[in-house]
Amino acid sequence: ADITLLPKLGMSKKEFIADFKHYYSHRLGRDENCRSPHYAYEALSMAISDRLVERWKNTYNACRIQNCKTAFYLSMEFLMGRSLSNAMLNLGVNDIVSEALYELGLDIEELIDAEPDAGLGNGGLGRLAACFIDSCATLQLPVTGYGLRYEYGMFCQNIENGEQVERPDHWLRNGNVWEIERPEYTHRVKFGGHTESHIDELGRKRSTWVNTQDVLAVPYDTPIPGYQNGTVNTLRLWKATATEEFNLQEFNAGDYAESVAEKNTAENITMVLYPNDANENGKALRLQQQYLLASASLQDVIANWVGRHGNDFTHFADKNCFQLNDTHPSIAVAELMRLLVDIHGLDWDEAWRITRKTMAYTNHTLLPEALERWSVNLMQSLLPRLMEIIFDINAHFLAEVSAHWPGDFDRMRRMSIIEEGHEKQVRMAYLAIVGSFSVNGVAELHSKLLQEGLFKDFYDFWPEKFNNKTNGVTPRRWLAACNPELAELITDTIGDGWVTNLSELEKLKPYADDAKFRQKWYELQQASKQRLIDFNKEEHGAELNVESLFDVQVKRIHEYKRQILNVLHVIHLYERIKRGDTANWTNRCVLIGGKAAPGYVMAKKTIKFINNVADVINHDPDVGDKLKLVFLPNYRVSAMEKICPGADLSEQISTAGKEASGTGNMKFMMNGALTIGTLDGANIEIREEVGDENFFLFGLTEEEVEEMRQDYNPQAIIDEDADLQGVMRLLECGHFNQFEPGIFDDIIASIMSPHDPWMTIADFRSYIDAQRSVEEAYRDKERWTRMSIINTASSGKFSTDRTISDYNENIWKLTPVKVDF
Ligand code: DL6
Repeated sequence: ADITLLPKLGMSKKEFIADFKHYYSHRLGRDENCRSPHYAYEALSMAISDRLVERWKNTYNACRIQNCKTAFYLSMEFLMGRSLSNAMLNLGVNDIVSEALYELGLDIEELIDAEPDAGLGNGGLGRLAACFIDSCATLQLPVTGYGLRYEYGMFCQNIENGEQVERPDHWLRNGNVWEIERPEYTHRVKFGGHTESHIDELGRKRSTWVNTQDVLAVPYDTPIPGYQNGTVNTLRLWKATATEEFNLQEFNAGDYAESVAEKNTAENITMVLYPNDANENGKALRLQQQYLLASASLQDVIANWVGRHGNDFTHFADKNCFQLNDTHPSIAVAELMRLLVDIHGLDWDEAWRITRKTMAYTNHTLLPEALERWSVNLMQSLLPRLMEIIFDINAHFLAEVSAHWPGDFDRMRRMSIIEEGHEKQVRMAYLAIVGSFSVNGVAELHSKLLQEGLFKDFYDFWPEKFNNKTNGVTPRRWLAACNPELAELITDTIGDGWVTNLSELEKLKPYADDAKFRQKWYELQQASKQRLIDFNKEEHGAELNVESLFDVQVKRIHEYKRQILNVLHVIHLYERIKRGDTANWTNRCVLIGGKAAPGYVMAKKTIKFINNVADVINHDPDVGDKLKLVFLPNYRVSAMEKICPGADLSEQISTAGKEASGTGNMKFMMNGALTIGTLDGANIEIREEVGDENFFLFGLTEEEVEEMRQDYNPQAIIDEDADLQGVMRLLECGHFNQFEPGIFDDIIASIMSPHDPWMTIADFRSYIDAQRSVEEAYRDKERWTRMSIINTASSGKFSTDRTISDYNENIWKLTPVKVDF
């Protein structure tokens, strides 16, 4: 009998109710006395995931039978958020399930909110990976995500006395109904030990890596459903465990703690996500994480290959492609060489040819501190065989450079994968570039700056490797699911084709001139703002007025993102109110949210700064509804799903040239918010799409920033600007820290410094002026609503379906696989 044959599971209301009841009472053992919505969430999720399993197997088998080329997305972060609502939407069972639950006396929203976020990422890079795999499944592309199953995700943020306090996020505490453990695909990963060389039977010099302390990588698979198409792809996350559960001799001798020490050490590897967004970590544990991901994933792919083709790797590169999400997994270049040469006996040249045809690298930042580098010493002790291979790759590579530019030793030094100096370092980004056939940035400006700056030498050498892939977001989660009312209006107006072909939103443009349509649009935006107010009140208790302009900046806290510039504007408005300069006033609620890396002092101070300013303004009776400043604690994916539909204005105010792309900017635009922004990252392309008249532009360009840097003089700028003087006076007299003297001195000093890399003072004037234009536009409700509609209608380019199609056409070259369902 075919044991894999599954009966098709029903999609009727009756069958959902039966399955829900079965899981709730028989599997989870709950009854009507149980008050927690958590178990109802679990029972429903089990019923939903059951309905994915058959499609999941069909997808796997279809790919296998068709022997199709597959891409593997290697990422240290997958910021998935919640799964339930997404799975229901993609299965097409939203209505039926809501009705079924209604009949059971349950509220679907309450169940959805009971799911913990899978916060396995820091921000944009991790969320991009999650959007990508949604689009791959929707486009029916055979793509598997590989990552790590961190026991603790991104920390939870509390605010105490205005300061960030981190709490661990044990998101797996109650188990995870969406994953399936697959111990049968466990792989062994080596650490430590040393290498020994010998000559093999064909007379070739070989190295063996011996005396290692091994760790097991156990996979947990999560189904990734495409949008109503029968495809269910896989996200495979590795958990590290010890090779032995515990040491029986030690246990028997009564040494209980020692007996499990090895297990604990191994499990530490995937215990926590490093909460650093843009700074390097440099810790041995982080390198262990990166290597575990690379080694387990590559072994997995190769085991599959060998199972079908034996040790014949002739066509391996035609059938497999690895996309490296930033430099984090770039040790995969050396690991693939190790597996091919040491384990499968290939010649170096053949292995290198395969590696260079299968690896592709995406860079996500120009910030030098975020480009990973590892000390040679650390690498030698933790991964001695990998270090040898990297030295060999570098020697071959430098020979190529030298053949191309004979005698140009300075260039060789600049391009070397090994940085010489007091402590030798491995430049992981260079390893990725040398070992890949494709290198891309994530927005046009970013890709251009990579080619002209950071990676110029490599671009000069291999211009054909470099390309751009502008980021996107999935419109399923970021419009259809998070803003169902607006989605319904759009569908009623132009049909539902936009859900999988976002450029169809263009068809909304003529309706921007239709007064009735504008009225409906406006009413829905106001309703979303009200929901945001309610959410905010529930979570943090602040009272907001729905008639105010909702001005939102949510993202990681970082100096280059310039939350401080936003606060300077708030202080300026406050100062105007106090002066009585309020003719033609527009009421405004400024909402700021985001986490600071725990070790990033200035970012943490920025949070305190925002909260102190908020405290003064929100308690000043002269201010009232004219101005509010609110810090939204614990910003996360599920919070953004409530925040972005309720925003009027999206703040994208980074110093030009610093934000690689941004993706929050795209979510806001898609939901009808207008952008105030600099010419940075994908803002430039957003403005191109929406038109200058529907975008509030300000600030220096990237070139102007670099030029002004030469003789930047913030004091001279302040001396020329009365508004800025008003703001600085309040800051310097300690108006926002009356009982905490000096706490904001660092902030003041940093923006006043001629060496301020973020040039906050330089952009103040044009920011304030642009904010004035915002207010004027907002006072004209018809004009604002028209602009809002045009923003949504112009957001088609920013679907990850477009991004992924670009990756596929230029890099992966996969054929979509249709799946019966
Ligand atoms: O590409 C996704 C995302 C971009 O949208 C952001 O602009 C960029 O900052 C982020 N990069 C990272 C890497 N480290 N840093 N910084 O998170 O990637």
